[in-house]
Amino acid sequence: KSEKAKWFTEAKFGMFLHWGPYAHFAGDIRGKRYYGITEWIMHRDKTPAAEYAKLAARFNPTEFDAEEWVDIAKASGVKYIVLTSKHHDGFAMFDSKVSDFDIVDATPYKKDPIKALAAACKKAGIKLGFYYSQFQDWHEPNGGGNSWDFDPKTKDYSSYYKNKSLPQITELLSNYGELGIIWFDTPGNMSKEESSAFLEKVHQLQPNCLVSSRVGNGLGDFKDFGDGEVPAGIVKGAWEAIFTHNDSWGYSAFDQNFKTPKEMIRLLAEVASKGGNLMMNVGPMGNGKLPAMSEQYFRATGAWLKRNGEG
Ligand code: JFZ
Repeated sequence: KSEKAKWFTEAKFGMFLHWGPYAHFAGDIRGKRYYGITEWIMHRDKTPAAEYAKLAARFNPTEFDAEEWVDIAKASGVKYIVLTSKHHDGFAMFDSKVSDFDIVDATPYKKDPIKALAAACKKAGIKLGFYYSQFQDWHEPNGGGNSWDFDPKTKDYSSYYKNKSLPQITELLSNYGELGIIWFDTPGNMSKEESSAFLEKVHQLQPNCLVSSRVGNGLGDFKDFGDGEVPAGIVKGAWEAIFTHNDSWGYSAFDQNFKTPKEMIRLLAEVASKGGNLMMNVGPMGNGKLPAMSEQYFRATGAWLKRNGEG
């Protein structure tokens, strides 16, 4: 077990946050409603990239308060937070010089919420990680996944890595202090060389930052199981089970199927008994607040952990 993963293997409980313009849509786009995975709404709706960008410009999370998020995280007993810095829709939740399709340049909000989150996490002693979709990018002609606007046969993925995703990873690792994790996802058809270029970039800029196994091709510093999957028995090494609090990763206005504190605590105990971490996802709303039920149930889970000497 590597020394740099020590904090991770001891953490047991983390909070995943899927937040982007899809939180503003909340499951509804262009007069149609989609249940579950609201962060995939652009793909399911085949929304043209230019139209999605226009609609995304209404995303304006004026109620966002980083200190409040971290207060909830702290009270719930999580030791680390992983926020979507850019999901498959290609929208950066930070001030990027690489692309204008970001929250500072493309919305009336005009501020960088992850800057504030990084400061609040540092103050509270919570490890911070960024989810980053390194292959899928539905906004870019050469990114993976969008075949309704851009013909996959003419895509130059390597130019996408070179001109957007690697440079944005550099920005994330350079501008937000010390990071605990870069959480890559859906490597698609990346080659082993391409996956290792991402791993190397992270290790070069921040040697202590961990990389998720979804960087692809068997690489990474810890293993993630499938969504909502718990291994059958004890698993050695650094690993994580990921679940979402209801039936969507991104916020959905009409999904109230939240796991109760009792269900969360059972899951935590099961995953911990097998040697892993549980990272439970919350989908913050378009206005920047966490859903009330998520806040309530996470806080109750933390209170139980405290009463039982695990907070
Ligand atoms: C991916 C994303 O597409 C999804 O939107 C969300 O961010 C989730 C956490 O990760 O979806 C996956 C990726 C991998 C598996 C399942 C869903 N898997 O390996 O079983």
